[in-house]
Amino acid sequence: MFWNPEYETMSRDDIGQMQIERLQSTLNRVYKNVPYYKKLFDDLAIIPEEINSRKDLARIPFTTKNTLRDNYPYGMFAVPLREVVRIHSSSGTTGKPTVVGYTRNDLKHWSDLMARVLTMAGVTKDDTCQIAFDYGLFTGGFGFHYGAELIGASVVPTSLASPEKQIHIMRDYKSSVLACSPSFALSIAQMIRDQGISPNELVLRIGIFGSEPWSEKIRNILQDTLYIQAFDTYGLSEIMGPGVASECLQKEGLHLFEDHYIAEIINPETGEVLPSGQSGELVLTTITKEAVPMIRYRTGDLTRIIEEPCRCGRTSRRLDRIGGRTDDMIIVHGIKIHPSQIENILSRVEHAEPHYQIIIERQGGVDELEMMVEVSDAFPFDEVKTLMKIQDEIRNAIHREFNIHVRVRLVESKSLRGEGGKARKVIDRRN
Ligand code: DLL
Repeated sequence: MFWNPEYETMSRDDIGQMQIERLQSTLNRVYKNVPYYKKLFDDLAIIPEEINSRKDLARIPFTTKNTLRDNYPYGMFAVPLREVVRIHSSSGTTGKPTVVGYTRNDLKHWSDLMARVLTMAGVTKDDTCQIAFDYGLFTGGFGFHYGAELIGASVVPTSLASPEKQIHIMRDYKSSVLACSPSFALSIAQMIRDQGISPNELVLRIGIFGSEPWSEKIRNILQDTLYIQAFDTYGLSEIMGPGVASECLQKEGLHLFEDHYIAEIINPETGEVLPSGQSGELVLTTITKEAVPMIRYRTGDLTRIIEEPCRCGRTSRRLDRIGGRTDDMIIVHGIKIHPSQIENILSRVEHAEPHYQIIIERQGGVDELEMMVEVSDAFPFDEVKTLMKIQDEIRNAIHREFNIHVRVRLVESKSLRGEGGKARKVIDRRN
């Protein structure tokens, strides 16, 4: 099933041609309207009209989360605020969030892409879609919501209600589609098991999961416990939100929506563009976004591009499952945490040193975090009251910032730092 058959089955030549035309108009727009790009292009003598191929595109330097942070909040916007009809944001690397905006046209494209995501997985207007992504500044809830409404499905916006409530609603409202993060789906699956509910009591048939890495093993668990077909979907707020690439019924890679984005794979160490098929960091350029176009944005996500045509008949190239990150960003319960944000929190706590180690484990489908934090040499370990106070302070600050629970344990100075004086910040035992 295709939502946009014309674009989804376009010949490779036509997609290539369309990408260059749309790229040129995007480059012209940012050159005219975004002082950051005006200066960058002028400094490097880049003339938008001269960028006529993917090879030319590689002349333009990358943008990163830092570019957005340095231009916080609206410096990268290519339209005046009065043309922006929606604003979302995601956690930044050092406390400052990255802010993204959408014009009315951007929202139209986004909804259309999300309708594509859902249709690709077999969702139709006869379905009832339970959307258990956070509705708010995070792009997940609203992205899926608008796509499902466009298809004409019935939308149940449960957002982050507890797994218990999700199950009640799923059963009583007869939800046939569940969209959420895979870790949340695991919590729901676990509770269904614990409560002795038979999946036959539900009419759920499709799960669309994303916003964090997951594996074939988790796919199998979710499919087997919920009696569904589970699909992977990928996106990031800086580029659009969800609606960047998604799996079709074949589940052999995520179709990249190349009529809206140009993808490159680079060596994360050198920045060199890698030949097609090789694994590296995904770099994306938006070619239809009006409010905040991004040119050569380094996603930090590791993957490779699959060139071979898909059996589903779509002509777009596919992304392999995201295999990891180039940085230390961790994702728990779908919430993204950058090490620098933790360091920021610790810097405000008396006695705490910016050296810590987080151990993530999955117990019965739920991610559990333990965090060890080094304290200064003079820390009075025998004063239990002080010890508890500092542990509480860190735990509460993390809860306030990320809305997640973490067990905190203070440890002696330098006890976490191995060779070279560097602590391994994250030990992820979930897989
Ligand atoms: O997570 C957007 C989204 C919402 C995607 C709902 C899919 C479903 P951000 O919060 O900006 O946006 O986080 C983007 O999440 O760079 C990846 O590291 C990670 N990520 C997203 N989808 C996947 C996936 C949304 N399917 C960051 N597999 C990205 C692995 C994913 N990682």
